[in-house]
Amino acid sequence: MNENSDIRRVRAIFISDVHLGMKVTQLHRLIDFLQKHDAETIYLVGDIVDGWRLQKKWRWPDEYNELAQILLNKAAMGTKIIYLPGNHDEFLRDYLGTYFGEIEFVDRTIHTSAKGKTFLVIHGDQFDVVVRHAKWLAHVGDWAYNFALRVNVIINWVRRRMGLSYWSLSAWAKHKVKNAVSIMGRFEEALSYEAKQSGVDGVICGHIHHADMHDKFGTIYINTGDWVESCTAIAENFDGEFELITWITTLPKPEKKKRRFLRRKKKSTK
Ligand SMILES: [Mn+2]
Repeated sequence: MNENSDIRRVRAIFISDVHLGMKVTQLHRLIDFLQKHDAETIYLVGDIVDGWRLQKKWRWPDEYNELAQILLNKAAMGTKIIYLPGNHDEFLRDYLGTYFGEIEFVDRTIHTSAKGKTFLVIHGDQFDVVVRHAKWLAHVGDWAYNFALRVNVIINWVRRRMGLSYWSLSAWAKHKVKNAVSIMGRFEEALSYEAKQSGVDGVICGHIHHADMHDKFGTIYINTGDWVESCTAIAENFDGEFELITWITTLPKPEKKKRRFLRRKKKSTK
C-alpha cells in the first residue's frame, strides 16, 4: 500500500515509567514501538521523565529529543496526548491543568472505552504507602532498583556471551521477595478500591513497573508496566478490548551473536 502500511492503528495507548534520565532505559524500543503504532489518544501515565535522576546528574542524549519529537508530531497529526505526572516527574505537577504544545497535563482523568466502560487513569504513587509517608525510604528503594539494574546489565553481558537468554534480576527479585509481592498486592488493591470509590469500571495505572490486567479486587485493574526493563504498553483496539503489548521482539542482535557464538564453538570442537 504505502510506507505507513506497517503502522498499527489503535484507539488508545497507555505507557508509563520510561524514566528518562536513568542510565538504563529501553528508549530505543519505545521509539520503535511509537513509530509502529498510532492512536487516537496516547496517555503518558507518569514517570516518563525521571526528575530524581536528572537532579542528581543531568543527561539528555539525542534519543530523548527524538522521543519528544515523535510525540509532538503525533499531536500535530491529531493524536490527543494526555500526560499524568508521577512521583519521579512530580515537578510537572506544578503544570496540572495546563498544556505543553498540544500535550495536556492532568493529575487524573477518566477514559471511556469503545464499549462504554470507564477507567480512572492515574500514575498511582498517590496510593503507594511508602512513597506517601516516607519519601526517604522511596529514595532508598530507587537507589536499590538502579543498583540492581546495573548488576543486571553485567549479568546479561556475560549471559549473552555464553549463549544464554536474557535474565531479569529485578523481575526475579520482585517475584521472589514475598514482601515485594504483598506490597504490590496492596497497591493493586488500593487502586482497585479507588476505582470503585470513583464509581468507574476500572483503573489504568503505572508506578510499580509490573504490567498486569485482572479483576481480583472487584474492578478491572490494568497496569502499563515500564520501559526501563519490560517494554510494555497497554493498547485499546477499536472494539474496546484492552491488550498488553510487550515490545521486545524487535531486537534480533543478541540472537545473531548467540548463533555466531555457537557456530564458532562447533567449528572449534571439530
Ligand atoms: Mn512512580
